[in-house]
Amino acid sequence: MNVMNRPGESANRSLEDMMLAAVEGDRLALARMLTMVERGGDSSAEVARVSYRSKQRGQTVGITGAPGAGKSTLVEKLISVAREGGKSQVAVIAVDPTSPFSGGAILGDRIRMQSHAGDKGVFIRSMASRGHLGGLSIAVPEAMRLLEAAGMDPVIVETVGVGQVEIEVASATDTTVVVLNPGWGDAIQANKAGILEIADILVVNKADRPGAKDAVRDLQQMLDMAFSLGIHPRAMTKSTGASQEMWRPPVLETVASTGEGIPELWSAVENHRVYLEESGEGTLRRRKRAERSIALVLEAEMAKQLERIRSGHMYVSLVDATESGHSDPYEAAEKLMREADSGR
Ligand SMILES: Nc1nc2c(ncn2[C@@H]2O[C@H](COP(=O)(O)OP(=O)(O)O)[C@@H](O)[C@H]2O)c(=O)[nH]1
Ligand SMILES: [Mg+2]
Repeated sequence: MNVMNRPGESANRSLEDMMLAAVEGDRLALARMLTMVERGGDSSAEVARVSYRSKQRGQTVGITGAPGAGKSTLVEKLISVAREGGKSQVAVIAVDPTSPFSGGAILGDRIRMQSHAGDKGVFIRSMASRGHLGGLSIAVPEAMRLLEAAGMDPVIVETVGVGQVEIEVASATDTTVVVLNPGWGDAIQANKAGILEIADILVVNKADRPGAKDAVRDLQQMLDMAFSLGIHPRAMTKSTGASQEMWRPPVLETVASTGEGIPELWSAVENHRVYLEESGEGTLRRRKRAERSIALVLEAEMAKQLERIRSGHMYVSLVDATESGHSDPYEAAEKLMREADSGR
């Protein structure tokens, strides 16, 4: 475990100390811990040991939608409104699957969010989508948890909603905002991709362009349909409260470039937080997220174990034995599993 012994880093600084420093506002400590999360394996396990034991919670907000929909512009404006509304520690994770390190999109996001560069209450971090086993789907939830533990609230995650993984990541937040644009078929496309189902809040951004009202109407109709048929996943959510009202995703219009509609969007985000708390849905979602995180780590561990088994001597000899008629696949697998268990 050499991650703690890199030149320039204090060799004996424990993760607990780093966490304490991060909570007290040491951004360098926080950034280092995030790097460890991205690195994966043992180093992310070390961070998880402290971050997952923190009682500190913040609202995690996923922002997803097609490239160019205006997500980064929206986030930039949302940060301002949240800060003005009294949020003292706002974090943003910008994930881009296409350009992990030097790509244009992240660079663009950086420039776009530059207006917050001098604000100590804002922490912005780009995250590589590749990196370690399970990649994005493991690293981002761990990073969110770390930022929450460090006292960040809200923790906003911007993903490009093109792939299943990105949708998964965005929907693994407390509140998921889906960003669409006016224009024929955008809403229908999103519906087909299953992206509407994960939305807690729907945003038609670029409402300065023609067709915004039509897009809003299309979305409302789709929601009407899904809710009346009871097929909308949010409609099926069993809440723990007895007389709990259902959350119907609001459909909002924004012009991110001018900031129009952003205060309303922030209000919707805050309303959703209240809903999550009062309905018990928030706890359910967090539980689901914990379950998923464990499952992903378990999968990765199992894959490693399988790799170990298949590279062992016993494997080769059992292949020979099966081929020559001295064993069979079932017996071979059983023997290998027993051997792996005893070898722990
Ligand atoms: N006309 C108009 N352009 C916008 C609006 N919001 C963002 N844009 C522009 O759309 C482009 C893509 O925005 P960006 O935030 O990078 O989109 P992202 O890829 O979803 O993060 C940029 O040139 C923005 O200036 C809007 O509300 N109206
Ligand atoms: Mg962006």
